[in-house]
Amino acid sequence: MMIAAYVSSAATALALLCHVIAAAEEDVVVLNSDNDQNTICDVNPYVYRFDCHPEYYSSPSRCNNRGCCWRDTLSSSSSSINDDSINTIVNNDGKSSSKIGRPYCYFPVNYPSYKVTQWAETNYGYRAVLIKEASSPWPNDILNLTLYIWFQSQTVLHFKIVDSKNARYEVPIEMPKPPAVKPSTTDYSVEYFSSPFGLKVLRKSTGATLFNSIISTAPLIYADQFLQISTLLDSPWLYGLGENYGPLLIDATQYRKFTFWARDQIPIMHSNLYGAHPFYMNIEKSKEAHGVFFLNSNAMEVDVQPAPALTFRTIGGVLDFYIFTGPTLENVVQQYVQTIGIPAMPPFWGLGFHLCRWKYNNIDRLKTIIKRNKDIGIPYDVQWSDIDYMENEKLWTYDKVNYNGLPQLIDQLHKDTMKYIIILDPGISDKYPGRYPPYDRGVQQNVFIRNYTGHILQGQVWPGPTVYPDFTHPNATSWWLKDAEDFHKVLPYDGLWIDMNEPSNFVSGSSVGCTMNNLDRPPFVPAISGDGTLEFKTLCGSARQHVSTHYNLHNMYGLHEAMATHEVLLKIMKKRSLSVSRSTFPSHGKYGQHWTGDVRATWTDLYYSIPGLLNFQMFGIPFVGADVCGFSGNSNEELCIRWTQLGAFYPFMRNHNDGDSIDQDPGAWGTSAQKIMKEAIELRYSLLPFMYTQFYLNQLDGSPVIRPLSFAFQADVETYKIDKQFLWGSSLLISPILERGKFNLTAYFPSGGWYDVFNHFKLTSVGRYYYLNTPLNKINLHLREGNIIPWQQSAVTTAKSRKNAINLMAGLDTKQAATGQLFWDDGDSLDTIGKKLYTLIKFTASRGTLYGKVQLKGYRPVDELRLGSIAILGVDRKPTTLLLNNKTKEFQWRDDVNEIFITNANVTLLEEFTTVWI
Ligand SMILES: *[C@@H]1O[C@H](CO)[C@@H](O)[C@H](O)[C@H]1NC(C)=O
Ligand SMILES: *[C@@H]1O[C@H](CO)[C@@H](O)[C@H](O)[C@H]1NC(C)=O
Ligand SMILES: *[C@@H]1O[C@H](CO)[C@@H](O)[C@H](O)[C@H]1NC(C)=O
Ligand SMILES: *[C@@H]1O[C@H](CO)[C@@H](O)[C@H](O)[C@H]1NC(C)=O
Ligand SMILES: *[C@@H]1O[C@H](CO)[C@@H](O)[C@H](O)[C@H]1NC(C)=O
Ligand SMILES: CC(=O)N[C@H]1CO[C@H](CO)[C@@H](O)[C@@H]1O
Repeated sequence: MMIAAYVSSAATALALLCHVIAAAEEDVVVLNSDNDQNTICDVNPYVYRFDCHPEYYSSPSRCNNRGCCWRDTLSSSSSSINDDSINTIVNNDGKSSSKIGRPYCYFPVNYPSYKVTQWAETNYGYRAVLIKEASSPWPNDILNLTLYIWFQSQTVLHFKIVDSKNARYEVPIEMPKPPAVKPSTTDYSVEYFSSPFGLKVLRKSTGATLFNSIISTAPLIYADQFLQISTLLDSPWLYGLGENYGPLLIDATQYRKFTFWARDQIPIMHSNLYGAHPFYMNIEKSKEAHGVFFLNSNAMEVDVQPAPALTFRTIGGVLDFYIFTGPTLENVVQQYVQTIGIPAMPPFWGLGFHLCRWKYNNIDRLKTIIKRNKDIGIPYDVQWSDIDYMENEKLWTYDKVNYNGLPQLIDQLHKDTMKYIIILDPGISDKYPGRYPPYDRGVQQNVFIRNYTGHILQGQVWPGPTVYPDFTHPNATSWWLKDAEDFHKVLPYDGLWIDMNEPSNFVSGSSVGCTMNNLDRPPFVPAISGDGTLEFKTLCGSARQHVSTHYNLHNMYGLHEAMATHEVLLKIMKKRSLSVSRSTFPSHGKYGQHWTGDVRATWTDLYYSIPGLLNFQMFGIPFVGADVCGFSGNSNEELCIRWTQLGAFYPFMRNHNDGDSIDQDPGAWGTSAQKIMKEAIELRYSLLPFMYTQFYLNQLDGSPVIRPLSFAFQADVETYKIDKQFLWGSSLLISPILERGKFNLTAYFPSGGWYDVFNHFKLTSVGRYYYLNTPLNKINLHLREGNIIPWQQSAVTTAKSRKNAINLMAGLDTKQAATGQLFWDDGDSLDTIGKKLYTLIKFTASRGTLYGKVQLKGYRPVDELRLGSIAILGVDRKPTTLLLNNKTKEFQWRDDVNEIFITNANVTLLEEFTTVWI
């Protein structure tokens, strides 16, 4: 521990900054004080100027009133940093502050801030008191703070800054409280500066910056409704900060602003979207990685600037941070997911193909669509209903006129081993008091959100005027259960789709608006899209929920609904199910799944679906998909083909369409398009044993199910920005076409050998782009050498495909070795992993043998589990003999690709098997 004190000044601001970012080992920096306004404002390079007036309409006088510096032109500076990004400065002209540039109004050196007055070692880490003498210009500045630092584990540091005197709202989710570890055992070390207060967390092994708020031009601000802390980044390579729409890599050589306020918003760039995940990962200059999670549920924004640095700016709660040291990206995600909670294991059928659209409008149409897709043999597990199945859009009803016979249709689906999922919106109609039990019981049990003056808040959604359940209320889950149970007896659904849960509201705030108090008109509103108010398209911040105000809980509405829905489904189904939610918050994965909302039927949305899904792997919600062929607007045949090919590799594959667009289910297109789509979905079904095993691995440690290339090739900088290709597990590389009229692709192949899954040719890459011929009927799929994947012949449902033999495809590496595994259980029982009701088989190939070893035999399918074909790719020489379990077995040899192929091994997988080639 070192205690460094300094008095900063203008002339040396740069030196200090450089000292900090270079992480030099000087303990104490004592500088001369100099309060000349011009020099304290002379912050160069300008990338160290931190925004002092983030709200709309800044001006020199507003800036001066805040005690900050105003420069609307670049002062002559010796900065060598490319100045392109200042052309996009729009945050100071009131147009849009989601895109930002260099701030005009920024903090001077020496801005009044906190001093450390006590610093004590504790049995968990440190506790410190931070005192500020003068109030900042933000109302209700809190002058006495306590900082707690917990050495939570070797790889996880937790620190929190709270008001020393008064308890403040804290995010009501359960976080683990492991025993503290000794500082000598951690991967990180902690330093601080006393005055102004700043905290630095370093990676012990390299000195890399994991967190560093010791920035003389970025003071800590801690007012009741304005809390801000900045940190320097180790490098400009960032991932995370969701839910957002855009490329995977956030390039911190540019200015960017991210906003976090759950909103019913078609995914577009630079806007707050459905969910809030204040978590980022930073790949360090040395190519190790760490992650930072800001546990805060208030409206928030994050500024990224090319220092590189990042500023968290929130309007409530406390500053509560978790730092994860990795050092691999994969490890960071594991550490984060283990902290917020391991996701729910999906049922196997959830991995099948799902079909939905808004406005089938009647049962005949629905039947026609189901039939035409089954008639052409589309593998198809789940049919969904959007809101048009309801009677007047009322929850827990179905339209007995237009959907007369819906219960019988569901019975038929069940007979065909298919499933059925219905949509629910949280808004409950209040139009039928005394005649609509969900409303009447809700009133009686007090479960609806109330407005500031204590009346039930009324908004407006599909059914017209609606009230909103408060899922934090102790009566809410049993209230929700009652209707869910009763309705399940009427319509035996298999899963629930919880939409509109930001929550969405067609009138802002409530049918009578909101108050003008500081929860509805806070002194600062992050740069969220809309009209600049928090209540835009949602409820009033001043609305009251059981646990706290809507102001505090808004971003968690979807999470709380998912928690209640998860519990309800467990009670009704007593099996694994799906509850797919639009709005999400950290820890959501424990309770449910996600789809990326109302994406448009465009090529751009096709592309951005990939980074969207990869982000949710990092956010601990691996079961995620985008609406295949696009939700809004008319799709077209080529787009829908390409989207079906890519969607076949989403963890969650659902073709879903809005009400007024043309049909886009596979059966709607021409014969050749149908055939291509069918092949793509069959390809998916055949690979589900492998995908399901990835979900098992996710259960063990939170590992992603699909991955960016960088996760598997972190040493290769070229992979960091790649978000048009991705991996299943770390062994199957997917390289889709994402552009119209394109039949050739330049795809990146990280160094190593890659087998084309279709023609089995091996491409040996030195880490560069290759040209792939990709006609309309093709998606590129490559098996990374050294891996064995289990697969099955496809069938029309997963219930049927699961009965087929397991086949193996082994891609040998240069040492003639490969490994893989298969997880198999009954597909939907609860906690089969905890109860060991599963079978796990490890496959190993090594120097002329390939064998399977049963690690656990906790599940024995009735139909046995047989080994079908075996393909061994990349064999060094043609064998003369092949033995399977010590008996000679016929095999085929492909000379062009050096492959052994056994058509049907036909041995049980529940016992060890061995293949030897001589
Ligand atoms: C700050 O709060 C702590 C805890 O209540 C108290 O011990 C300390 O005296 C306070 N310091 C000041 C300067 O108010
Ligand atoms: C829960 O509902 C009951 C009526 O069933 C009501 O008496 C009670 O006050 C409610 N609980 C709360 C905390 O509002
Ligand atoms: C709360 O709702 C009642 C009934 O609609 C309304 O009269 C009152 O003005 C509302 N209060 C606020 C603060 O919106
Ligand atoms: C194959 O033979 C070896 C020794 O000859 C024996 O140890 C092994 O158990 C046999 N394996 C099977 C699967 O029969
Ligand atoms: C597999 O072997 C069993 C006997 O062990 C036999 O009954 C069955 O017909 C064989 N299946 C195939 C597809 O060859
Ligand atoms: C330049 C080139 O290789 N073009 C190929 C693109 O893809 C089409 C159809 O798949 C091929 O016919 C072209 O030769």
